[in-house]
Amino acid sequence: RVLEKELGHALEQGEFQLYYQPVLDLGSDHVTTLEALVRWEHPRLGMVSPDNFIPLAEETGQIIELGTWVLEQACRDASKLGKAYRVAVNVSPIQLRSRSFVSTVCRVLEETSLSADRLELEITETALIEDGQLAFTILRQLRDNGVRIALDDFGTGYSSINYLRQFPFDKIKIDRSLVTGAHLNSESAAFVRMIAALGNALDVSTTAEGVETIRELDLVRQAGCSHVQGYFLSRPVPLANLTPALNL
Ligand code: G
Ligand code: G
Ligand code: MN
Ligand code: NA
Repeated sequence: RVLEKELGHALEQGEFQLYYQPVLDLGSDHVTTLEALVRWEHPRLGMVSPDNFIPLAEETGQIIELGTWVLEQACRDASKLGKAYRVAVNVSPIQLRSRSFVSTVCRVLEETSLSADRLELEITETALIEDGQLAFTILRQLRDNGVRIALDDFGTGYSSINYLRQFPFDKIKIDRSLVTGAHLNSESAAFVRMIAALGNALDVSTTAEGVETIRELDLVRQAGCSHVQGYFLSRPVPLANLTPALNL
């Protein structure tokens, strides 16, 4: 509960920071997307993982303010990058359903002069389970504005193929629980191949997350995934650490 109070101060104190993890397009062999992952540099505790504070921020409602900060920072960063790069931002189900989400996204794009197609929003299935119709309505408004929508963590939780029939996602992100070690597990490999084939048939790109070794890279390439992300390529790092490698 101490963290709850501190979370409020942390925003004012500028204790949050965005790390970025590159996503490689296997077709062009270029990094095309940087996924923003928030970090809390706590004055006493050091780096606090989002796994610890995002659920808390969702409980208290602070996720709205934090999520808006993440969106603003990511779009500011993106507008400084070359046009070849887009940013991906994770959106909490609570944030997605908040009344002002669509207008906040539009305002931030305008204020940062970022073209909408350079912003990708990552939505987890959890956001679609309860009152999916409301979520899909919001997603449709965002997509009509040109923002790209990715279905995150696909293959975990309640993942339903039905979601893919109900909304034209731009990207499916195959959860790392299916990808990491897939070369040692024929069932995981079968699921990765199945999801990649589905993506290809639907003309939806597929990112294999959690690629840690060249074995996994070979497997997901063979499977037909269009993009990869994971420690093999790079861990999430501050933007400045990526700029030399990416010629930014
Ligand atoms: O980085 P990793 O430990 O970096 O992230 C842990 C979890 O926190 C992941 O599920 C990731 O999607 C989530 N996460 C990271 N950054 C954000 C963010 O800005 N907003 C939301 N809603 N979730 C985030
Ligand atoms: O839920 P989401 O997919 O947004 O979460 C991304 C999380 O996955 C972050 O915590 C990020 O640090 C982590 N991650 C990214 N690449 C890898 C990887 O190759 N291996 C592992 N174990 N975690 C990864
Ligand atoms: Mn994600
Ligand atoms: Na994911």
